[in-house]
Amino acid sequence: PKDAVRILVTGAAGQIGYALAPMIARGIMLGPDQPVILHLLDIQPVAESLKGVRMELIDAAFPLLQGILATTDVNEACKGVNIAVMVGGFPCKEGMERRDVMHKNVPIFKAQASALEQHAAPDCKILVVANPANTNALILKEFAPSIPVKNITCLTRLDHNRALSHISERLNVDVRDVKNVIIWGNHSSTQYPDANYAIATTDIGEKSVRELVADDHWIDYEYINSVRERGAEIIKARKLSSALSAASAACDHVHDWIIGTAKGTWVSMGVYSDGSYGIQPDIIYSFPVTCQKGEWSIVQGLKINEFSREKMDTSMKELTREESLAYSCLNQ
Ligand code: NAX
Repeated sequence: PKDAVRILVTGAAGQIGYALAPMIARGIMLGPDQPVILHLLDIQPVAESLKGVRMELIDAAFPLLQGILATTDVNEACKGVNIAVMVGGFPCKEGMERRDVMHKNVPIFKAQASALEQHAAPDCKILVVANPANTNALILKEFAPSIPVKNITCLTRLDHNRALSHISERLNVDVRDVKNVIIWGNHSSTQYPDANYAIATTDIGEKSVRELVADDHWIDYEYINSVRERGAEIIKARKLSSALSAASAACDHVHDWIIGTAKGTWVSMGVYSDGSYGIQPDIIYSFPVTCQKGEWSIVQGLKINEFSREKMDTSMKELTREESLAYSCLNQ
């Protein structure tokens, strides 16, 4: 039998944590033959609630779950972890501006970066979910200089999955028969859901989604807006932000990163930019990637038209602004 993999979930007493922990324990993230040990971190004010989550995970008797560490001590939580899913953070409350959220979250990510650097397994792979996800990941990178940048990513897979589902609904095909959408940029309202290379499998084989939809206005406007606005639509309906879909997307992200993407298929991940597609290096930007043997690589050679260029650049500029804002929070 395989050795257990230690997986850290921060913010484990929160909504996403509550949906994510059982998915991991059931083998959704790493497969049905991979035992796991969960490290659950949250903060002191919700320590009781965290205990409750731990009790429920025990009661579920998951065959793959070999241990649970539930703690409010960040150093203890990071000890020996192979995978870290960073969900915890200060939420954006009504009336708060992005700057205020940043002020709360930058110091949290700075502290967690040091804890991971000192205590995590040397090859630890990190997925940042907490918002602002791209910038939190960048802060983490900044304060954990010994962790390879390739190991630090952020979640845009939820946006990617929403994009696949929108197309599947529009074309009335199964979602598994749609692939190669792209989310470029920031996990924010400037993200660019690009369907130019999307493919759907139909009775007559693989076809370009743009051709199948045969409505450029839908692809260039309605689709982009509906993917961007889906999060807000969920908040309106549930009075809470996406949780089960975010947890599921986090599992997909780590799963594909470690197990690999299928041949001819790519996924979207927020990764450290190497300057591909003219995107400023040294920011965490969402690109189309393929994964093999635990390593992601940015898909190369896609032609970018003027319409896409402008949208990709807008999101890049927003990220560079966010980055300076984050640094200004640190210096205060
Ligand atoms: P909740 O507020 O339900 O849970 C957050 C949890 O984090 C709480 O239990 C809180 O006590 C804990 N926490 C706060 N500070 C902490 C610290 N220093 N260390 C450890 N834990 C800490 O939020 P939830 O709905 O679960 O969302 C979590 C984060 O995911 C938010 O930042 C949210 O904006 C972000 N999201 C990101 C998405 C993405 O696609 N990247 C989509 C879903 C979600 O909106």
